[in-house]
Amino acid sequence: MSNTYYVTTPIYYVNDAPHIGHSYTTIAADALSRYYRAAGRDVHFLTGTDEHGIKIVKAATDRGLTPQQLADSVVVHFQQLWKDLEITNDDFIRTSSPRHEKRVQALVSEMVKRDEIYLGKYEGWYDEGQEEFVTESTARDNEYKSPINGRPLTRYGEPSYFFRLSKWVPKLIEHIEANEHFVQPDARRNEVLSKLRMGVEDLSISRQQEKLGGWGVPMPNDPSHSVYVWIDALSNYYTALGLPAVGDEFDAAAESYWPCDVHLIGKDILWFHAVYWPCMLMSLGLPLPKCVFAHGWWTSDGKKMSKTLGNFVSREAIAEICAEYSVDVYRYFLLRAVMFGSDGDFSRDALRVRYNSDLANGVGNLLSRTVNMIDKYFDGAIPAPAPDAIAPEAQGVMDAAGALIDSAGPAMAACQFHKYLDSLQGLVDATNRFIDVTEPFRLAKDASQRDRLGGILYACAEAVRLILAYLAPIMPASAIAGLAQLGLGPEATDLVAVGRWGVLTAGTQTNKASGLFPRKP
Ligand code: ME8
Repeated sequence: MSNTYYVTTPIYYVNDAPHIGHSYTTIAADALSRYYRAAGRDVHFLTGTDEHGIKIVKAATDRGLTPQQLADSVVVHFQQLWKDLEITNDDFIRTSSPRHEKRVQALVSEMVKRDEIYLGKYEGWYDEGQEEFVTESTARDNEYKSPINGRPLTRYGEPSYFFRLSKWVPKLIEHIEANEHFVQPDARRNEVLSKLRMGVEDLSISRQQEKLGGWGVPMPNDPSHSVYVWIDALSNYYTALGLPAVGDEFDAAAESYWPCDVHLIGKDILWFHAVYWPCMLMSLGLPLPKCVFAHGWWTSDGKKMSKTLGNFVSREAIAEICAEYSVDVYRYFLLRAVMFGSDGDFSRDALRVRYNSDLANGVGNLLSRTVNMIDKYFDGAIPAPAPDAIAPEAQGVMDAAGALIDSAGPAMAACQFHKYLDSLQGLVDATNRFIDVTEPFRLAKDASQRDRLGGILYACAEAVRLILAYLAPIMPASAIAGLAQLGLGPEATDLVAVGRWGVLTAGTQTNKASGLFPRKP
């Protein structure tokens, strides 16, 4: 197996500021990246912004700006938010940058050369908010409004270049059928397959330049047309690696990461990623990504988030939550509260309840109990392990630790963050139970039980150490702070070196400190 791991987020439109939906995908990609780095893989994590298309042109016009000015003013909000949320992307691609534009032209030229593109006429409906063509029947069913945002559809009738998409559909169906992980989750895979089996037409992949005020990537074979924004945008996953070579300083810079391990996206943009993108790659003779994973949508206090309702969990709301709790708590809640792939509802109440139950009463309490007892009974030095003396009560802890270690890899490979965190919670619960059953505070009163007491506290410290090491991809700062209380440095998050039972050295000096997750009323 290749040691590289390449994960991407969608590139976000710069028509508006970032919100919870953008942060969701990006935090998930960050958790995967941090996990795989800790597990010894050579990780490449890409995010960026989608800056072309009619949607951006219109948003810029409404604000009295050029599209470039709009993009330049909004991109910094995304970049700042990623810094604030401790996102560790290795690259950030902007589709208006020359490194990307030149490569999109190279890809389209190659498609022209391979006779994958022909000139025709597009006649039909277009959803400008989604940058998507809408069939006559869907348009009629939705009263000629966008099925996504309810705004009126626009009628387009113009010469356009078409990609021979339909020609690749049988091969794509075969690929999806033969590779059960290619489109995930399963329900989405089935949706894509049944829609594909109903038949797919060729795809219009160009717009007249004049309608976009010259904004976009010119078609290399006919500069009076711009490349359709989705063809331009999807290419970013490939162009960002410096592919294909165009003779600049980015050439092949990160070539070894293709094909991508996982494109994380929201369910609304699955068709583009599961159909247009792989067909485009097939037409170019390039390897396909290994997985496209579509997550669900967040509602807010039970309602769909929308501009008109003004109930978006905005950048400002995210900042407030992070100030009240912490960045880590926001990251944890998003990945723990709902199964990745399903829809979920965001509310401050749900966040507080989850915080108190899992973090304050769970891992936070376990860490302070453990460090306090080691401080009190062993002057803060981790006691020696004494497995024989503590059996059989410790079996539950050892089993839960084994379950966490064994399930972490498969859970991350399937983007099942809630399962990963479930196993982690399993070890927290087993260790808390272990303390309740063995009653170290009682043993401490009996000098003949000293070895047994030490063995029990060693097991507790070892369990907390593992919990924090495995928590680090999701809650990096809290994990480091917790490990410091056990007398360990950031290297204690390296899962290759320390992701197993029995690593703590007796005598390590702990550092009692205030609780990691104080209870919230
Ligand atoms: O679609 N809950 O960009 P975008 C969860 N530029 N996710 C949400 C959400 C919500 N309430 N609202 C939006 C684009 N999203 C294109 C992508 S990729 C080559 C081009 C998610 O800024 C949505 O599902 O409109 C999508 O995955 C992402 O935000 C980006 O949305």
